[in-house]
Amino acid sequence: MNSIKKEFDSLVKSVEDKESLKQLKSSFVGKKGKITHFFKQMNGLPDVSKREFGRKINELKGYIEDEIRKKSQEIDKFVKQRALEQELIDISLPARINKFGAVHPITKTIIEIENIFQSLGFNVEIGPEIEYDKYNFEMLNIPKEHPARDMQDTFYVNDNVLLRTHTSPTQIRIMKDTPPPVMFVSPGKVYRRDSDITHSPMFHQIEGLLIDKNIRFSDLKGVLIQFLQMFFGDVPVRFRPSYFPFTEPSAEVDIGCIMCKGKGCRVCSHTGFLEVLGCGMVHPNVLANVEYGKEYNGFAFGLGIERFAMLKYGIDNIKLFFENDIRFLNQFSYMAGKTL
Ligand code: 2NL
Repeated sequence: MNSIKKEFDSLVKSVEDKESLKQLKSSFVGKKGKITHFFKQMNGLPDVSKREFGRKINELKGYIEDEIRKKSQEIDKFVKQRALEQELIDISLPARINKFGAVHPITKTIIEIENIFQSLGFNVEIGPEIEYDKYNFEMLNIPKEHPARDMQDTFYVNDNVLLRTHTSPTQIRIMKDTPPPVMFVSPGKVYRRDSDITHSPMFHQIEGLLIDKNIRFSDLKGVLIQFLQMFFGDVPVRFRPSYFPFTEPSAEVDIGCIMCKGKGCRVCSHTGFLEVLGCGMVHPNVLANVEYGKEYNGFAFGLGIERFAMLKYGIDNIKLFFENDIRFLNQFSYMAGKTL
């Protein structure tokens, strides 16, 4: 029994996992184990020796079972400890860099312009791109023989339906359905049969409209100068007389050239100024068409988004907006120009 105990003590020391421990256990106290074998030998002994012998075996069996239980707990502890060490998170590792999507420069410019007008009290109204001739031309005081209605300029769906050539029909719809006063801008896509270096058959416009009592040309000037200086910074602004069928009087608005600061360059054709929008006091015929009372008047204006985006971001070719070249678009991502 002493040699069995010694053998067990040396073997249990070298056990490192549950499987070997199980095998060790069964080779000593299992059905065919060394201890069990002693019990079988007991049969041939006299009764007095049997008791003494049995006590000794049980003692050794208890000792072995205790040692195995202790070893099992040791292994559990060790396995747990090793798992905790392996699952450690190294918080000093540099983070993966997130790739952010990019907002298209046209969308970005529309949002910027909307935000400025909203800060001045204007709402934003959206209308359909497929329109009635009536809303796109007729009600805007553009008669049947007007050159702006020429088949060369307009995509017609049929005699009465077309792709809108400006966002003004949205303003007609709102006025038709809303009693004055109204004050809103309408951004969106517009379509013209035109395609060259400076024209795309689909482009973007934003138009503004303000109708109330006693609105004057100075109100128009105040709003547009404020808007242009919020968008472009502290630039000179000038108004030139012009003509639109839907406004009277009408004006075109120039800003000091962004590129050369008014010195004269290729972009401003050496005039020092850039034409950026058209505007005027809403024509009385238009107000009558939407059944607004004679005590109401107001102003309207329209501008091309592509032109504003090109000037603000220094883009020299309108085609870049529509080619979806990822190298161009990525420059407008939230991460563009920033290093981590
Ligand atoms: C331009 C000029 C303009 C308007 C748009 C307008 C709309 C209504 C009534 C009267 Cl419902 N006017 N819009 C007025 C003046 C100019 O746009 O050069 N756009 C790119």
